[in-house]
Amino acid sequence: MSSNESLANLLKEHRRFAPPPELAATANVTADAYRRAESDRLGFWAEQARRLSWEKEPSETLDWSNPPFAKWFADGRLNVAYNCVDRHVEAGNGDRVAIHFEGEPGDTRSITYAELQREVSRAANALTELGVRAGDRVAVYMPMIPETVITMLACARIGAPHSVVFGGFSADAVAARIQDADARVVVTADGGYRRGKPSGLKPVVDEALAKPGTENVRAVLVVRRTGQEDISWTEGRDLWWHDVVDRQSDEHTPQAFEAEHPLFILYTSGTTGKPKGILHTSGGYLTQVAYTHHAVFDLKPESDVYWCTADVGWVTGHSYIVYGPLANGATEVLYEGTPDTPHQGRWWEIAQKYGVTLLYTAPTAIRTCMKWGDDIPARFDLSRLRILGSVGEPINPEAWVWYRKHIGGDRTPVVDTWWQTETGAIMISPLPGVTETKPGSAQVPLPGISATVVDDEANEVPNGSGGYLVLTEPWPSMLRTVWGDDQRYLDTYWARFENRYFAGDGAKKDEDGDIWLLGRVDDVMLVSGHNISTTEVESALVSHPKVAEAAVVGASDPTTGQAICAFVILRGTASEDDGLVEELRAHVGKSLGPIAKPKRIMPVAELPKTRSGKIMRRLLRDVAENRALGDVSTLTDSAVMDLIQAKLPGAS
Ligand code: 6R9
Repeated sequence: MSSNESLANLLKEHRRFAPPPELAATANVTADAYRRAESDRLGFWAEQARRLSWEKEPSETLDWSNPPFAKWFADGRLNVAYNCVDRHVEAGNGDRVAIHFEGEPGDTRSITYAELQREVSRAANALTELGVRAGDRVAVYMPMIPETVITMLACARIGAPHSVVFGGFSADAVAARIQDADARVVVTADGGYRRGKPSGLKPVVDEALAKPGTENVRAVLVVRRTGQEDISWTEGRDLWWHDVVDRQSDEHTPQAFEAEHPLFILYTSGTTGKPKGILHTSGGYLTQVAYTHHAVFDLKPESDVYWCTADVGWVTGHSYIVYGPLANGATEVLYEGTPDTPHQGRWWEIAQKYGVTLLYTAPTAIRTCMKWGDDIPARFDLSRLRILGSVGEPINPEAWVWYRKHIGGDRTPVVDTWWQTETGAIMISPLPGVTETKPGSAQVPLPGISATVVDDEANEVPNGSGGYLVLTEPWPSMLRTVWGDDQRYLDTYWARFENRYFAGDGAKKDEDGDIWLLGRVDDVMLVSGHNISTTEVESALVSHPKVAEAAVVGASDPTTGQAICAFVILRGTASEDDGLVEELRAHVGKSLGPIAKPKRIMPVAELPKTRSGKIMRRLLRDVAENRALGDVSTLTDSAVMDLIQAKLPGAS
């Protein structure tokens, strides 16, 4: 990516925000943690592992004798669910609320740790009655309701790895994941509420289970959530949760498993080929999600109310709704629905109602709220918020600053957290009581984590240059392999550079050595011999007051190799008048240089996104190059593509 240097630092961002002094004074983690981890990385992680309750404490921290197949804490034994639930009850915190559930229609339920212990025990007993044994895989296809968290913890409790599939995925996607994991039981619901209406889940499972390769599923456990009546039923296979789980004993003795016992498989869509089943195990994973949640969100379990808006079907939901916060004894909000049901202030209403202090969401949600207008959050009392997190995509500086100002009252630190399904937990992020933050940058590897940016030849780039993000040392919550496919694990992550984990993201180091993420390497454009990052052009567009969101792709071009093609969503009142496109091109030219001016700019109403909020640039490239669309099965709303295509010149 050598020519990237020409553009690597054209987008200047000079705003800086120091940690609030009160937060710095009482922060869970201070600058000492970096020094401690620097001097003894493994010793540091061994200390973090002691946050957990082990039936047998590990004597060995890392076994890296067969790289890149890591074993962390290999001779330790623990039960993950015990760590997330029972131990808090035993410590006298059984009356603390674990989950404040808010259903989309407005139904609510608060569950204490003592209640959670009973519910998880019942579900564990039910799964055992259904013949699930340690090592058997359980597929979970659920809405965002407490039973989903309970099911995941019940699986963990009996050592049965779960494979959670997004509630928005199609029957084909569900079937492919059930087949690949060879799941024995499926836990689902009749449906869930989205955008004010029930949307069916059980019918999708029925369709998936009619496909070959899913015959090993012997039971489907169904939570009644929406009460739809036209649910079809396969006798001998389908069972209502309330019939099977409710009658179980609410006591269950957790058994300890080895630290490397599989905890879950989570499929990443990937851009090509079949989805990869990312395998995570128990002790190292739980250590790092617990530590990072404690460090990055500065969680004070007695007083904080934490809310991660992600779906549990995404890794963010696994690590920062279920395992990290519950291992730390947090009180958290779980919300079923969409942010604009029944009105665009729903999230802020929920934050006000529960006194949310720590919020974790995605840039796409922030940009959507920006588009809806500043006046909406302004109607609610958000004064208890003290830290705001971002994850999922590079956050454009304008969105970052808006988030801090309009949600965080210009007081709260914003922590931009970089990580992946594969990394299991946060890897690069500011620490809210330590780091002077820079809008748009994830900045520094967390204590105990080693990341850097390298060029094509694997040489570390100097400050001020761009290249590929790599992780240079193993970390506790790293993926252990691709389920059933060690070769794919080696080829995808460890073949590009020797002894370094290739994350697939472009990145640059600024003059201070801080890391800025530039999007997936596959998305980088090559224009007249210059590598140009889609993220930087998007950020330049979003910094124009009339633009709410932008997605940029490189479309093949006879003269320049690739030409920059931008899709933009305009803000509130902006209109698509004659001069606008020219104005935006000039704006990008001024921010980044003439080479980065988009050749085409198309205002659109929506952008194609996955359920975790990532823009599917691959589909936009298909549009820009007039090709038939590739796989759309992981798209939130496939009608979006029809709208975009209808706007193209020549569309009928
Ligand atoms: C947690 C999650 C991973 C990819 C990752 C990168 C992008 C995530 C980011 C970010 C820039 C951040 N990504 N967080 N890019 N800044 N703070 O999103 O996992 O769904 O596996 O996606 O998301 O491109 O490689 P996953």
